[in-house]
Amino acid sequence: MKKHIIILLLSLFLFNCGSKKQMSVKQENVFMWEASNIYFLLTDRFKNGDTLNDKIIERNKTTGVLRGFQGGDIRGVIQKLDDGYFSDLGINALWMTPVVEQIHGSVDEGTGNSYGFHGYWTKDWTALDPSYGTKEDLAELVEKAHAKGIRIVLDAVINHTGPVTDIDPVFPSDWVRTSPKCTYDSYKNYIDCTLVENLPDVKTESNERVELPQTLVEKWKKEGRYDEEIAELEAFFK
Ligand SMILES: [Ca+2]
Ligand SMILES: [Ca+2]
Repeated sequence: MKKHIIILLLSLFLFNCGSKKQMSVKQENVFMWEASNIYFLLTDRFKNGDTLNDKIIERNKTTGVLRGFQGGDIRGVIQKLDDGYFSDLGINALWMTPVVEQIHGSVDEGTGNSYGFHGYWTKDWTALDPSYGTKEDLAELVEKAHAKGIRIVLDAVINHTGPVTDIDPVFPSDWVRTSPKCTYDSYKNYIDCTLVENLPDVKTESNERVELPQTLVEKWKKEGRYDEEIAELEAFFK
């Protein structure tokens, strides 16, 4: 009898140890955005991991101080991830400035001639800017980050397109408004207006059906991905 009790206690003890161990492992895997350590980085300024993509789009006009692309890219982020830079800092989420294709031209908003190095001047939301890298680079980054328990946050700016330039045509008027300029004194004057001069405001309040901008259609055809984009759009809306 005594022997049986000892075995029972022993097995209860072992069972307890086992379940405690399981619990602690489970707790380590819980990810909470509220408790995450987010590292924010400006994709163009973080690290130049591949100099071959620096001049892939001609953005060669003289700019104001630090208003041009500096060469940073997704490859650079991958290299720092591989180095353990983010893990050593205890980072478990990376927030990158938008990596979609930026306008090819430049404008002066009062700080000297400027390109869309910051990623907030979208030309085409369906493509990565070749200066930042390829879809394969982005897939590699996400996979490697996840393997280290790090999330990737992709910034998406859909309030406006990039500014209009000689080589970056304006979107059709059922997509964007080009005036009035926001006066920031009411909800409407924050939302249904352009943040600054020459920053076409996407009509995010509109539920009207729109056709694809012809310039985008032509661009996709030229790049040989029209059929792919249309199929993906149809699948999305379905
Ligand atoms: Ca580069
Ligand atoms: Ca708006």
